[in-house]
Amino acid sequence: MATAPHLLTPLPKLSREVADWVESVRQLTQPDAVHWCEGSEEEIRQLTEQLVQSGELMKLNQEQFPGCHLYRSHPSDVARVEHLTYVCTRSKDDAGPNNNWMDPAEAHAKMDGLFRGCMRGRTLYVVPYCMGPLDSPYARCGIEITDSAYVVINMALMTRMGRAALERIAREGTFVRGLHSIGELDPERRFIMHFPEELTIKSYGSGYGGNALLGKKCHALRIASWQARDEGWLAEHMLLVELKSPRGETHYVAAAFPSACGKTNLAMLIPPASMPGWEVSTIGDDIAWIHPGPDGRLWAINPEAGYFGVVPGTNPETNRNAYEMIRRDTLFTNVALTEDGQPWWEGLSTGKPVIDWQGRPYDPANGPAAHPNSRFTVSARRNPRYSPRAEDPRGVPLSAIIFGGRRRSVAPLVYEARDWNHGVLVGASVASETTAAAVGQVGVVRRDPMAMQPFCGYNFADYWRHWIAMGSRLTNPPRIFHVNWFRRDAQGNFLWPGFGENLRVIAWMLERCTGKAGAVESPIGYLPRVEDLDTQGLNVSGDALRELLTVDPALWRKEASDMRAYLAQFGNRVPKELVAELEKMEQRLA
Ligand code: OXD
Ligand code: MN
Repeated sequence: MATAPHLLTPLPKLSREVADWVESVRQLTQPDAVHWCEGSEEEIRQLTEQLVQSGELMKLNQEQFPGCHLYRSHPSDVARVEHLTYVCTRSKDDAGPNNNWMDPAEAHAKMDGLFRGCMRGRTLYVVPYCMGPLDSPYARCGIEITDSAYVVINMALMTRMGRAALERIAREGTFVRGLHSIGELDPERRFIMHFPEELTIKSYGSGYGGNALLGKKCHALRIASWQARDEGWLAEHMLLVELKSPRGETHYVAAAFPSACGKTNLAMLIPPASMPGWEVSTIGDDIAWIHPGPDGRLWAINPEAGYFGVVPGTNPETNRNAYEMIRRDTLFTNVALTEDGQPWWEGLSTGKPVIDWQGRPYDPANGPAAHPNSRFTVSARRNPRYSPRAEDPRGVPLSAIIFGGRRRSVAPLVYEARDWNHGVLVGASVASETTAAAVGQVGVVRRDPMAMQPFCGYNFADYWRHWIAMGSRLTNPPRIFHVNWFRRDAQGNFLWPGFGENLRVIAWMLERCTGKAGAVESPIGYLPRVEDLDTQGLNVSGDALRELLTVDPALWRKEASDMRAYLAQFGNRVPKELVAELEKMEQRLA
């Protein structure tokens, strides 16, 4: 087996299992060369250079954007493909109505047919990675085999990739096996298959992030959610943020919002000038692995080491830290270019696009200059507000869990669940307008329980049961809240400014956690009165604030009946505690 010439020091002793698997994949896919990734800076520099030479990567203006590159994906390969993503369990019911399902034997045969000989003329990269701090008992390892050097570079930014991960795998003996090929990038020959019972992923025909960077959605959410249910923890689509109040209290909060609803912005929130003394730092922006601790609280780690964020809309007003963070050592995918080779995207008030995301001269008649789902990949260490606690092997203790969606109406700015089981109903009821992060129509409301609809690796009914069981193990559970930053008035204008001002809502939540803030009871939970929020320096009218905090019982009766219809598809697998919570809410609304 060929190894990369720059690999001078021997790799750690491989477990038989790793060696046998890589060899069997080599025989199936027939690559010209095999490259074991060690994860050094030099290795990534060489791979980047190689892609620049071959024209797959473009160096951006190095004076303004040192170390930054542009990658253009195939125009048919710009988002996650949920309709081509499968969970392949022995029993169809274990995957549930929330997943596409295929029999595992059939799925393996189909995928192996696609993989047969697919790496001829290419290099097979073996990418060992660790999700979570290398010394954390909560971290889990995997190996991705891929024929895309672009994927390798992304994985180096997004995970703890290389030699140390392989050493941990050799010590532990278990790992998630991910096999990926870009294939022909043909949408007709594209599938993302998960085999949670075998801790295996097979992904063919796409080079796009969520389909191809197997450590992220495929491993850290779909496979990990299955492992978490078996082992008694939670793998969630949540950001993790650290907040220090002017009183000097530190709190950690997890928040689940559907894709492209502002998780990265909330994780990197900049306090408004009128709220002096607050300090906000980032633990993670997309995924949280959450364990019950010996103290009866929930403790969370961020399994990732970088951000794969949506670019459009990022500017000094919306997210100054992110804007600064992506000016160096960042890999851009599908953004536009200015005359002098700087990246450009919608939402920037400076610069002008001349080349669009497909490499054509920019013409507004062709649509936006940058793809609405264009992305930055960057190491978390580039974040000026990266919290050192993100590297803590024990994780951070959670004071609150926030669920949220993008809703024009119905959901108020914020409300608090009555207790844990009611909070599980609040999470299970998340609904949101769809975004460009997945292929399909944008802007239609769909149910997205816990923001996990595209990512839960098993039957949602069993998942909610697991959430309820987790609560019964906690003597000090986090409080659960729901937010909606996207409510609009009758003319369609946003009622709430969002971004940094969201801290006012979170400040109220933290005061609820410490028993200091007031609230009123409503049929859906506890809401702040306008006077319970810190509105000093906030530029929102009293009328808008009152509208943001109203609950319309008629709309909510309709919401409850939609939820009942939604739950019906899961039959009697739905935990009785969840149905009881829905019934109690219906009674309060009657
Ligand atoms: C993401 C997503 O890329 O949720 O994080 O789609
Ligand atoms: Mn996400």
